[in-house]
Amino acid sequence: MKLVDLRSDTLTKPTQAMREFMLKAEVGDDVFAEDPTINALQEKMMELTVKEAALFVPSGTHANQIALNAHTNPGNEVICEDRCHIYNYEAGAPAMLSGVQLHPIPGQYGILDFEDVVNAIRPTDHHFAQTTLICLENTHNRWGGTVYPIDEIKIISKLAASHSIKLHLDGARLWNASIASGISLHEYASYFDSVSLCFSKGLGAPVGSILVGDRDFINHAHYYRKVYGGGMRQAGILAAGAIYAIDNQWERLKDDHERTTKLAMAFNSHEGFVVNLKTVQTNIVIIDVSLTGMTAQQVTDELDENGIKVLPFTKTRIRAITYLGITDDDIKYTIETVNRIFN
Ligand code: TLP
Repeated sequence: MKLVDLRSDTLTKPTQAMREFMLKAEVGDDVFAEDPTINALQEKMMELTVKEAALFVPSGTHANQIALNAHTNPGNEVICEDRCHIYNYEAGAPAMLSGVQLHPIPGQYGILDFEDVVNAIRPTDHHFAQTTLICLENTHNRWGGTVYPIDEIKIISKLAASHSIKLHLDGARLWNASIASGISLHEYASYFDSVSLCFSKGLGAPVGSILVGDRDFINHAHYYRKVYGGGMRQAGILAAGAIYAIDNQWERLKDDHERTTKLAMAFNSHEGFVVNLKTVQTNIVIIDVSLTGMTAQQVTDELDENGIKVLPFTKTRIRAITYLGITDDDIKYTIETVNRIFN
């Protein structure tokens, strides 16, 4: 039986060409900052984002958490959107590792309302935690891959600066946002003090993320990378995968976006499923299955028996993601199978 695995773009496997490129990577000890390939990747990301410094780290979670640690002191408060990855899927790390409390506020399509953010900033008074950081997410995973509008970013950035609050972007899928909006990484990054980006999602490298920011901030974050045990020594082999991915597999994300739109429209035209097509902007689709009379887990199990893997995201919603390796044929097969089993 055919298998189409749409659970996550983290499932992407390195292509033969990427593996060959990785094989040739020059390496050194990155804890001594002597891995030429990691250094080249960091330089490349500094150029793409026009930031002073960059740090290669093992994962997106690692990048976000060392950023939180470097931007805050224990007892501070961090404003974020209530469906964001940092709040929902990073295992309580901000409380455990940085000793900060998160102040999640509801967003629409992952976008924070300006007045809500203004109201969430704590007054300077000894009764209150000090608000020292705001985090945004672009694209927004749990909202279905939505792109954060640049004008909304601009006003939050201005607000943060006027209160001396730092602004961090979880840009795990900023690559997708940039392809969908036509806005460069440089422009996005210019509104943030720090940005994390993942190479191991749609971009297709096997491992690794990067954190960019100014030199002092990255020096500080580097200390926390050590504290968290994230120095990877001769990891130039991995950085080579990231360099290959940026040069050869970034543009193709537009194909994933087209395939996701096809999939979303097919699910939405089926009477058992509802997709908010406004949220379908990149490579993620969230499907409400309530009208099938089944739970998300039951629909997931039924699809699984027919060779299609999705993620149950809430009790009533499933998530499907396209990525390198998911072909037009896979999308066609998925649509045909859904129509056959849920008719
Ligand atoms: N997201 C994963 C799961 O953790 C949910 C996925 O399958 O989508 N920021 C965002 C927006 C993410 O979606 C993820 C991973 C991360 C950070 C963390 O990256 P990793 O998995 O490298 O720690």
